[in-house]
Amino acid sequence: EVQKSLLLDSSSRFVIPQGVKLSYGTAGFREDASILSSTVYRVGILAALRSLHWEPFADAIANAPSPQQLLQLINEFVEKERIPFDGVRPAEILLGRDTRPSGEALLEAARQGVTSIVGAVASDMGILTTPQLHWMVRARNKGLRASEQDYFEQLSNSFKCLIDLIPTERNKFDGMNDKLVVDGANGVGGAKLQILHKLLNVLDIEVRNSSEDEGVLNDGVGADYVQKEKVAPCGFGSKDAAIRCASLDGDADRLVYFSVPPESNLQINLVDGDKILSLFAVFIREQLSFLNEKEDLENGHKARLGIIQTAYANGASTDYLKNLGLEVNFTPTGVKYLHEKAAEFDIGIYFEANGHGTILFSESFIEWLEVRSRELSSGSKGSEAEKAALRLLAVSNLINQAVGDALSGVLLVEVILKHMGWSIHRWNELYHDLPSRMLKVKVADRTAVVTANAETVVVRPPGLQEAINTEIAKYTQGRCFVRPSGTEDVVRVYAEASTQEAADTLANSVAKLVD
Ligand code: 16G
Repeated sequence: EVQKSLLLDSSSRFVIPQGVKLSYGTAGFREDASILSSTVYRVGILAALRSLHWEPFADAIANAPSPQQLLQLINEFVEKERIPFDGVRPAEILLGRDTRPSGEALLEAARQGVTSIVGAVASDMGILTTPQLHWMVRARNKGLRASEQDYFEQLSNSFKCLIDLIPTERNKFDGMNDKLVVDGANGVGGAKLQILHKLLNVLDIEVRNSSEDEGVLNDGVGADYVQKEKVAPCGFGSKDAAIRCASLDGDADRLVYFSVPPESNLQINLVDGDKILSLFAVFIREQLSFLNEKEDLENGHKARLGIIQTAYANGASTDYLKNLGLEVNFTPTGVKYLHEKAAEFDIGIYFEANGHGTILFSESFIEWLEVRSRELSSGSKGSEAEKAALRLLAVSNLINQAVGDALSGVLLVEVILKHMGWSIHRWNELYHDLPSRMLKVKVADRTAVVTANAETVVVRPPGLQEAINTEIAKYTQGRCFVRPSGTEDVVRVYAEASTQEAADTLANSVAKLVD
């Protein structure tokens, strides 16, 4: 049983706002910080209960109108999920926050929520990117060291290891300026990247938009803006032509690259999440091909490599990956779905076009790689197979396997480009994006639209999918789908076709069907 007085006392300090219905949506409660305290407090409780199937419960407790009703819901949940309060294994909840002014008060709300559950302790890990906090939780759960310093060391050591393994004949850049300029979205990622940069001393990185002093978080800057608007962020322009540029988002869990064409008026060449995915896939596939030589295949070991995308992945990227002979899987939008699917493979690479993504390695594959690299090093030292095994192990340490992480993503992209000897232009030429258009339609009730097959087919309202099919059939390479947003009160429309004009008209005509 939850200790009644403790919980009632602390929850009375976090009064629920009037007239708002809170919903967890695709990935978290999103509201103005000024009305979020009661929600963050309750999420603190939830984290302390360490539940597994918790999303419907999250909505229920965030909306519970009074302390008594909150207590009742929690007790029901504790019973249903058989959460033990035996004190044998106390729950430790790691908390972190970003640089925004609201951070301190919200962190305090979460801390009080956590400590209102007897036996739960809250550890304040300080100012962090979202993926750093996820990394720490994963490390802690594996019994590994989990400080911020450990994070930086693991990333920089594995990065240096990959640099040392670059084939010498390839270690030349094709005449491009080797500098990278990063847009930090005025969030927490820019400063963290600068710390990492100091540890590396191999890369030439300049960070712009690196704090709230330079502007408002995600306002005219950041991965979301760059990817959706396809324009250069604030502080970037024609002076950056021929330079490799990247953009993080405010909490550094998304990454896109771009370049500014000469004499452009803010227009950019976008290198989105699909292309980062493709770059990673090409590199991993190359290493596996060095490993999957005769003897390994005879030993019956062939690593299963899985690629995970959503319906928003540009059709040209899916074709490209399939033409490489890779297995491409689709899930609904949202990291929680892609991540879960990727975990089914020896190596699962997942990315959304918007720049959320990472690579997962199965425990058994890592064990196999460790054994294999030792065997190989005792044989013909320095063989391609040995280097390939070492590279894959280094990637598994560099990439954040807890969640997509723009900082580890930047480092992996940079080292793979060096490995391949590719400029951003060469990389961008892997395939050409099909023209696309994304629209949003305000509707009375977005839940009236229900989809299936990884959001590619509308099942309700009846007749809508047939009408969409009729529109799609009018276009060469036409593809279009609609889905209710999980973060905004709108229905989103996505269309692709062989020309921009065609993609625009397809999207507009389908938007009218939804309206
Ligand atoms: C959230 C998701 C992101 C998804 C987006 C879709 C996480 C960490 N974030 O930002 O993956 O692409 O929602 O938004 O899962 P939408 O449902 O409004 O289109």
